[in-house]
Amino acid sequence: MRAQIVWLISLIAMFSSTPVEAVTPSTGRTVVSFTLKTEMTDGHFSFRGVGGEIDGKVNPVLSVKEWDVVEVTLINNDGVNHHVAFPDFFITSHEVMEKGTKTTVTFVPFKTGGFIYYCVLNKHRDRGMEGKLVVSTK
Ligand SMILES: [Cu+2]
Repeated sequence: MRAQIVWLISLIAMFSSTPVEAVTPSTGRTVVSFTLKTEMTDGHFSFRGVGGEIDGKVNPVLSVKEWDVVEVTLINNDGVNHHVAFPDFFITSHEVMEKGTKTTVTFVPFKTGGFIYYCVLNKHRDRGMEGKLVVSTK
């Protein structure tokens, strides 16, 4: 019993001190990575997929499974300040301001359904910067 309590406390300490970005395949979870780059065309903003099934697609649908580890990297490709947010999962990335800079968010979708991701800086969402995240059952 005492050993179990010590184990539990160390487990809690481990998780409370570990940032989300440190989640690795050692947890037994699948890591799914996406890369998006920002684009501005005629005053409209968008995310464009880079690599994999979303390559070249504008505001691509990101399809994942519940409880997977999802990594989304955002690359600034237009020199305008952007971020990417997944509000249903309480995730907002750092902002990328200069062309060529990038940032990555990591999260675990804990519910299934259709959700959105967007950039709300300077009303970019209203100007087209929004896509869909689809989370299906494991
Ligand atoms: Cu933006």
